[in-house]
Amino acid sequence: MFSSRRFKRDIVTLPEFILERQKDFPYAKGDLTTLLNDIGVAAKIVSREVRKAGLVNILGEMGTENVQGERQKKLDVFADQQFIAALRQGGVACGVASEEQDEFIAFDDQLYLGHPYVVAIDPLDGSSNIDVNVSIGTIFSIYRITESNRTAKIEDFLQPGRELVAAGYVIYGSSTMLVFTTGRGVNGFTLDPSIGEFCLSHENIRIPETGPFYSINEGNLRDCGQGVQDFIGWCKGSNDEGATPLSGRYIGSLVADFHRNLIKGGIYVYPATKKAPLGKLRLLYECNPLAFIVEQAGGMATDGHRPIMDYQPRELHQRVPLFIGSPKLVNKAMEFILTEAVSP
Ligand code: P6P
Repeated sequence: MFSSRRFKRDIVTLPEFILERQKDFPYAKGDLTTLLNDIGVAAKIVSREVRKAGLVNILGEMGTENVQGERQKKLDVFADQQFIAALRQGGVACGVASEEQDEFIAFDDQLYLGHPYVVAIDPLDGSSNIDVNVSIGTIFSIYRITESNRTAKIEDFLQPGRELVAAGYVIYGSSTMLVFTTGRGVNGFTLDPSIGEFCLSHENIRIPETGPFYSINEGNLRDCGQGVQDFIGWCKGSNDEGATPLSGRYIGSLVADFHRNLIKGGIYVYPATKKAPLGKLRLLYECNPLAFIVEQAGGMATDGHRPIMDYQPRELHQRVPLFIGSPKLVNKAMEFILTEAVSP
């Protein structure tokens, strides 16, 4: 347990928590502390805009498309700009890859030489929900560059999830929360707008071994493999007589679905379909960071066959199928997929 008694008050802010834990971080020179705090500041700025999005002219579309061919929302672009600016000014990262940008950005000025980290970020995931006031999120990953004292290169971003130094997400929901791991457990911080600080609210998060929820876009189900269809049938209780069916919960915002399943137990599935043989979600920006978090919380993340974090990324916007959440549910899904693979 975090001994907040060392603090004179009963709240622990994000900077205090990171500073206290800094001695646990490898290469602890304060760089990672600074980087996580910089991300926290950008998240507060984005949260402020998300909270008033309905009131100011920041809803709606930009009339542009991102590299994914997805129409960009004004808030997408705003969030992208805020996180890139925070990382550039923060003076610890030497480059950033954003899901909203075709290529990665190397902060080339000489003053960035020696900055040991790069960040991959999905600035605003689930942005199709912005205009209808449904929770959205930011997802980030932090890697050490593969060689010291140089500017960022593509290989710094194309590292397996096993090489992640830290990963986290921000959920702009009924409250704004920042949840992250540095490889020593998962902790959640809730933004207290009255003091403008993220405060420790969910210490050492552990995902339940199983849970009541399954999350999948059932509109795609007939396009999925038989194993996935059979697994969803099992979730609905169609296999075991008297089995209590799970509840379908899918709101089209990965961070919101993932966060609910992390806290209460459940599984999120975005499988390969005929239209999307590699699934829809991006390995770098969505799957690896959430896989790091869920494994640190005692859960699992696979492509239906092997761990997401074992993938050697080939390119920035690579997609992979994703089965992520409570270990018993992910293993059950993999059983059905394996059965499909070996059935005549
Ligand atoms: P579909 C949002 O675009 C996203 O990346 C995730 O946040 C969400 O879970 C998924 O795609 C929704 O995709 O195809 O079901 O609309």
